[in-house]
Amino acid sequence: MNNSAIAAIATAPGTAGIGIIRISGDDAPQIAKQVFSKPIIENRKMVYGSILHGDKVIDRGLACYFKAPNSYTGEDIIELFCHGGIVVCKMALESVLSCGAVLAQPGEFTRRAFLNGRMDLAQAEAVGDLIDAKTESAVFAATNQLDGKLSKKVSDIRSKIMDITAHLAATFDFSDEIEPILSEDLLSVLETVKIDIDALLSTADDGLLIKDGINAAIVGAPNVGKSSFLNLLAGEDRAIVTDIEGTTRDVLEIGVNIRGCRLNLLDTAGIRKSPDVIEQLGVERSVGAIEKADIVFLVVDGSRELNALDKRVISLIDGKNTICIINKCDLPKKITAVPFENKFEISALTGLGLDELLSFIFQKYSKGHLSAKVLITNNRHKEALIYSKKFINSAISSTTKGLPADIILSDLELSLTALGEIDGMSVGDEILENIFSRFCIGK
Ligand SMILES: Nc1nc2c(ncn2[C@@H]2O[C@H](COP(=O)(O)OP(=O)(O)OP(=O)(O)O)[C@@H](O)[C@H]2O)c(=O)[nH]1
Ligand SMILES: [Mg+2]
Repeated sequence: MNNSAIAAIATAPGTAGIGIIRISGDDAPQIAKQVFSKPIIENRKMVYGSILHGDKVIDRGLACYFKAPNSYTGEDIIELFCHGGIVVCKMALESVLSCGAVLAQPGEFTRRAFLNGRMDLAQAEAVGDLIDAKTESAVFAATNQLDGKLSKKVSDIRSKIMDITAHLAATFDFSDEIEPILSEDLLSVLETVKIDIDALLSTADDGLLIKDGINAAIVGAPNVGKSSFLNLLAGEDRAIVTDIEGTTRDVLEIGVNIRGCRLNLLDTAGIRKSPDVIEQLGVERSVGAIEKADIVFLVVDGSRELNALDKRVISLIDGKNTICIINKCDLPKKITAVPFENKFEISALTGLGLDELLSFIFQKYSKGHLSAKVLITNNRHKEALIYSKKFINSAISSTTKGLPADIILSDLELSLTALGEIDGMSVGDEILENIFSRFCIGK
């Protein structure tokens, strides 16, 4: 592995109180000697000095040395703390690069941490999840994973499979000396493994909702107040509202936090047949948004009876998890029954009825109570578990049929490989590239 120095600005781009330049690699201390006026020798100790750009001082700040192998990347790391101006940070970085460091790729520090065995792949992904977390629940889920709780579950499952693999392989290779494993014993272990995998998989729905948020499409006939409802939830005027039917023509997506629940709201075009080509394209997108949605807010106008357009929308959302918003409840009520269990009378104009709706969303979708649990928050992990289970099922069926040990063994191997994709025990370069390229530079 290449341990030559990489460097990047580790703090967010923009102006701030401080900015941190991170350098990692064998030659990091050597580079620091040239860009910092004071010796930085002691491990994990801040030193005050000047940051140099050639022979000129550009800032005064701190430097800290994290000595290999007990650093984030497992390599020698120097962090320079300068003032957080865009130009001063850029100049400090330039200075470091001119002394021999190479600009780090996105996620390269964490990638090195993984390759140097400082963390496994699930933990490395948790670093990215923690940075991207949009709610407190997402923070807890990421922290649990970063602490290695998911990896521990995976390695427990792996140990069980490895034990029987080792035993089966031994009976296969040294059939005269080792007692063959009884098929009932084998089946019982395989069944436990399956239960363990299922237990993890059963957390994926909650986990994915926590991490990615709930995709909630706001749909309805034209002019019922969909965009007004989006603005009410967002707490600001994000979508254009007019009394002209067909105002919204495209899908507008915004994320909002509702008492700790992350909702990705999609405001859509009112569904109707329109001769206007642009509006009709918008309507097609509305239908696409319904398909993609985890939940649908069906908005209807409570100041009139349901009409044919409302009924058409209702037929389009058939089977979807729906919350019916009976809007315009500040006006005299004309609407009678709506065919939905979850319905709330609100006024997007005045905010009337909003609290009740928010409490319902919180009760139904808040996952705060799961903060201590290990959750699958990542589709990649979910798929790996599904694969792993598929091969366990196949091993169960081969055992039941009394097929030879080598067939069972090959299923177990494949099951292990799938598990290894979660914590990186067996993972290809392409997957690594895909994971780390989504990180920010400097992480
Ligand atoms: N009285 C009253 N008027 C409302 C309420 N909500 C929305 N309106 C009005 O209804 C009209 C349509 O509102 P929009 O939010 O643009 O409706 P929409 O469903 O997004 O309409 P399209 O994008 O055209 O499909 C506007 O004149 C709003 O001010 C409400 O709760 N009460
Ligand atoms: Mg609209």
